[in-house]
Amino acid sequence: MKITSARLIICSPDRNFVTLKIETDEGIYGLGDATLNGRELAVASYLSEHVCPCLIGRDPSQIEDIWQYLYRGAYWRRGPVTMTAIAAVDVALWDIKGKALNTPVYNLLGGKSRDGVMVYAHANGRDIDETVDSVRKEMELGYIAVRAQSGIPGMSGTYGVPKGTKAYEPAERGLPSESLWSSERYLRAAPKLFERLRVELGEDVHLLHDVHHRLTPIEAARLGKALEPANLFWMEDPVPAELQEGFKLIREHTTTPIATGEVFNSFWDAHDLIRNQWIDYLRMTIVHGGGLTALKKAADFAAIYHVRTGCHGATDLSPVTMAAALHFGLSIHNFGVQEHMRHSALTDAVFPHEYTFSAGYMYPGDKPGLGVDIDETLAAKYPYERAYLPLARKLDGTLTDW
Ligand code: EZ4
Ligand code: CO
Repeated sequence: MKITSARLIICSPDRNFVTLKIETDEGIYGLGDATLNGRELAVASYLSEHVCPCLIGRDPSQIEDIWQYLYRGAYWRRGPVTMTAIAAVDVALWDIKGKALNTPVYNLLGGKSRDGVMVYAHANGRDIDETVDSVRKEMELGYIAVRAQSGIPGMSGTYGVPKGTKAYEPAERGLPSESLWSSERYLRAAPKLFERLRVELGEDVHLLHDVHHRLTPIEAARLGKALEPANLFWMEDPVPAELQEGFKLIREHTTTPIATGEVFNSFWDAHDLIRNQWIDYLRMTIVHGGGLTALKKAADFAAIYHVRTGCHGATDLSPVTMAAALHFGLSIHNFGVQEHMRHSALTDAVFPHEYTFSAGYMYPGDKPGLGVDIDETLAAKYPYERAYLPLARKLDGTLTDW
């Protein structure tokens, strides 16, 4: 089998997606997600200008060799743009291999290790009462794990809480917006939210929370301690993770489990975090971490250190990534949980898929390959629109981590 074409489909069914379609001389094609939120066209250009021409004529079954060719062969290593582009190729090749061998991708990754993939939903509200209601609503939909984010008294808006009545979506069309942040006010509010959630909703539901990189290590240590009575499933991204040693300080002070890595694009971003057992869940994800080939290696290394996976799964990761994540989560031994921020009905219509949700778990389906497609005619009706993630400033105007 030979690759005959590799082209991009760029569309915006409620939000932007970049999708790579690789076609072969045997009529089989594969899809890969290449979406990098707020920097979409950089990846599209990396692929169309530099990667796609090198794929034509290659044997698509040589997944490992093509991964190494694109990683080592570029000379310039790592980085979100490069690794998202490599991931798109890699995932499309796994899709092709599954279709060629007439088996779902999870079988190629070792077969089922469990029956279903536990997912967590998003809940949010402007205050504690609204957030309690929102978590309850997700539980009524069947979720057994829910992430809770709440507005902060005295602050006009925060990460994870929608500005209007629509579902929360961090990317905004137009130029980047700016929001205000106060760690002091947040640190007072967050423990009260989780205390109330346990009182109202009981001990069984897994509760998660995303700090979204906004604290210092000592502040995160204090938050982790304050949240211990609420028994969280995890505290996510307590600090920006470029400084891996920062987690040592957090770890020394709290038993609240820690998840990080949604912005990692290389195993090396997590190497110290894993081998020192400073984290419990690795959030590195297929689309930004270099594909299934890279994630499998990272997960196998993490397994040795009792670190489990908790792959990023927000709406900017397309249904193609969601499908890949479900095949991955079903097959690896050290799976923890998978994020499930539901796509809009329009996004789902553009990407028809086999995966399903039932009673807290998701299932990739048994169709050969990934079990996800793209309706190119429908996609063409929703052209790309420039969009950005917001920025955050402290109360005195200092730019801080969003
Ligand atoms: O801010 O996906 O856990 N989920 C998150 C997301 C990220 C966006 C960035 O593109 O942190 O909401
Ligand atoms: Co996050």
